[in-house]
Amino acid sequence: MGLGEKLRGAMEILRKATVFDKGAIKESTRELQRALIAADVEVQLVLDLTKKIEDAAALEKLPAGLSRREHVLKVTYDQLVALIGGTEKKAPEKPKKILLVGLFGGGKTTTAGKLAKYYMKRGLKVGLIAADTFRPAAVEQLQQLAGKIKIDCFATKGGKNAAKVVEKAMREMKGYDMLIADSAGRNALDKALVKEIKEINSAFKPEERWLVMGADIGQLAKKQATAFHDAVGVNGVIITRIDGSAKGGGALSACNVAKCPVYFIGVGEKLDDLEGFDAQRYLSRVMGYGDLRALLEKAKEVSEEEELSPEELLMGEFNLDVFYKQLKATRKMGSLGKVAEMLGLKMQMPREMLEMTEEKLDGFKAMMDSMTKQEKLSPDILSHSRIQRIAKGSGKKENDVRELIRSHKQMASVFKKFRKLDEKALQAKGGGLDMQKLAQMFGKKKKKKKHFR
Ligand SMILES: Nc1nc2c(ncn2[C@@H]2O[C@H](COP(=O)(O)OP(=O)(O)O)[C@@H](O)[C@H]2O)c(=O)[nH]1
Ligand SMILES: [Mg+2]
Repeated sequence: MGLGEKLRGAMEILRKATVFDKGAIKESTRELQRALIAADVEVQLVLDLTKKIEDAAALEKLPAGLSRREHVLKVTYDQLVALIGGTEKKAPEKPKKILLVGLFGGGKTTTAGKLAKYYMKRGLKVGLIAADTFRPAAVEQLQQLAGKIKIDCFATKGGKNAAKVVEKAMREMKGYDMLIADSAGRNALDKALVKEIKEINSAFKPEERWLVMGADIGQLAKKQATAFHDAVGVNGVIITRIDGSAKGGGALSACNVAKCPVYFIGVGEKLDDLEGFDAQRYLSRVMGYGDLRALLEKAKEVSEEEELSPEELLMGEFNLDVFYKQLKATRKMGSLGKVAEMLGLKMQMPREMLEMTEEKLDGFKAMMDSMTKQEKLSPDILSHSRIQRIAKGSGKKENDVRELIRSHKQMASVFKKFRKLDEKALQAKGGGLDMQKLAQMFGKKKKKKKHFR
């Protein structure tokens, strides 16, 4: 069970307790403590957090309009958000120069590519600099990533001195809005590494010096952030592999304690798997309350590539044509599983749907090419004889056609749920989705399940 599920479990104890008393609060805070310590959050921070919740629960005069239960739920949620970083610090929109530093395997090179794509999508002309001269393969790795997103990458063959590479890159790369330099790591922040990144730093003079670390280091992130800060004045952090680690909470809270703002999180291996970090958004997502804003942002980006409007993508009438387009577009946003997770609907999505392959999509396309326009617009008319005809026409089995129809139906119900959620989110617009609204949404969503089989 992941951190999010455990935290949600703890909150559910509060939400569902028939008698809202000390016992329920104790049970819930104990669950919270277990979840946070398992995520490698520093023990003292965990104790401070639960003390605040207990104080909130004991408060004599409650804020107007809130029941004691609502008050405690809200304090708990707010405290969790504050623990992993609050929401005020955002990544700069148009930095001119970014230097990425960190140890081996932290994710610097991958992140350099992801950042380049991220800012390129926001209209900036981005150039990459391969300043990891320590490992020859590193240059190639960055060049490959740059090739994928079709941006320029400066590298010198056999260049040994990283600072010299950077100097040369700066002379040759004029007319870029932003330059991102990837640097070498070591197994530890030793003298050689400090010397090297100091030299790069004084040659490059970047206003942004970001430390890249994997989530798996947990609370050690604090020590590393402090050490790198002492060496080159790190002013931002990127936590990678948050998708695969149970210690993300520990790493995030440790950066918060070290006063190093986390600007981005890496959520997968693909170039699109980078997200601006926002504690509230992150928490509501891992706890399964959905992350509609992130999804809409992604939907917007994908629709720009696909020439689909977000309305059509997410709200459009759900005929088979739209289904196919949506499926393709949804896949571009990441795996369907990830999209469902952002919606807080992962548990309710059929497994086959989450594991939809390109091959299957191609099969769907072939079958749909054998359908009439009317059949695509109203799949309800697909009788046995029509199914037979479509199977023949596309060289598929009748069962494949039935599977397509079934998948369409299932997706239709998932998207219908999304629409409802989105309306709620719009109503709750402003400072994001607050806990009460989320809890309400969550409660409602569960009830709705019955309507959608
Ligand atoms: N799952 C996942 N893997 C990542 C992420 N970021 C980086 N990686 C992987 O982590 C490994 C090390 O990354 P790399 O960029 O080479 O690290 P570097 O040594 O700091 O340059 C590679 O296998 C990457 O694919 C992420 O956000 N999620
Ligand atoms: Mg590297």
